[in-house]
Amino acid sequence: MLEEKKVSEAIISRYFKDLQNSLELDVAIVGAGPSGMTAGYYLAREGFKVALFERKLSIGGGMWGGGMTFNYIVVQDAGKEVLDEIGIPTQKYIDGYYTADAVMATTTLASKACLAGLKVFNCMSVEDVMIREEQGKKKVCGLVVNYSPVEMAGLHVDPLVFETKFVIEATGHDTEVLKTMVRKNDLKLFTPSGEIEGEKSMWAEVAEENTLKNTQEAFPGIYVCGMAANACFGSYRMGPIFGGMLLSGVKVAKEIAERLKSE
Ligand code: 48F
Repeated sequence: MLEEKKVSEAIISRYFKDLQNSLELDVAIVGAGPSGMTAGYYLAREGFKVALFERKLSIGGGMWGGGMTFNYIVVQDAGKEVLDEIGIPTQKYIDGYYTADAVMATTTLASKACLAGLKVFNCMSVEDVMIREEQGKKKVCGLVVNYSPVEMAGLHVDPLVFETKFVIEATGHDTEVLKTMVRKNDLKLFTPSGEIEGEKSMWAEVAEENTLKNTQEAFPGIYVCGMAANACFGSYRMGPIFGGMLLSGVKVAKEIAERLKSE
């Protein structure tokens, strides 16, 4: 006998257990693009309590579409090593350039991250952060999250809050979380101007290198990775070459893991 009520009960009990279990996190990631999911994979693999909040119903951000919806991604040697480690097949195109099927890359990365223990909350929009001051020092210590359909419908419904030791801002080109943070609070980021420097036009070679350099803490408690790192610290865009995104996810996970272990 199949009882519809039991189906509903199973979903509700499982989902709200996960949600409740995520009220206190080691790391909260915003954005399920390649950089955020890679960070989630490596942090979860190390056993940290990590959840990822993604506005859309689908995860993967800009990785599904390759270039112009032609769904292949391109990586260089260092990016290929990350894909190899995750178990995503690549094909050599010419020396130094490898391709991967964008759908296979996205689904494999997502699957590996979830199997490693990353909890993904899709259809959730991060609308703000929580900041606390201790001994005169401000620190980001939580995410303010709403249900995406509430946001889309413009309903006046208050959000809920998830406490976390670290936030990873992986919202891509828009740096949405940081933008809100800077707009609402009198604070200076760790950027040259103290503000969000802004993304520049296309220059793939420099952008790929800078993505890694710019992957760092932008304000106490909040790290930037992926395109958000370049937008925050002011560098170029790079188009459908994804090595920098993956390496940025690896770097941010490593730095936060070291801090979590030492604290
Ligand atoms: O843009 P996105 O794929 O970020 P990324 O990891 O990768 C960039 C590349 O896709 C590409 C590129 C590569 O060379 O330039 O653009 O930096 O994924 C960002 C994700 O964040 C979600 C958004 O829906 C997307 O899936 N997102 C954005 N704002 C919010 C959010 C928000 N406020 N709350 C939750 N999710």
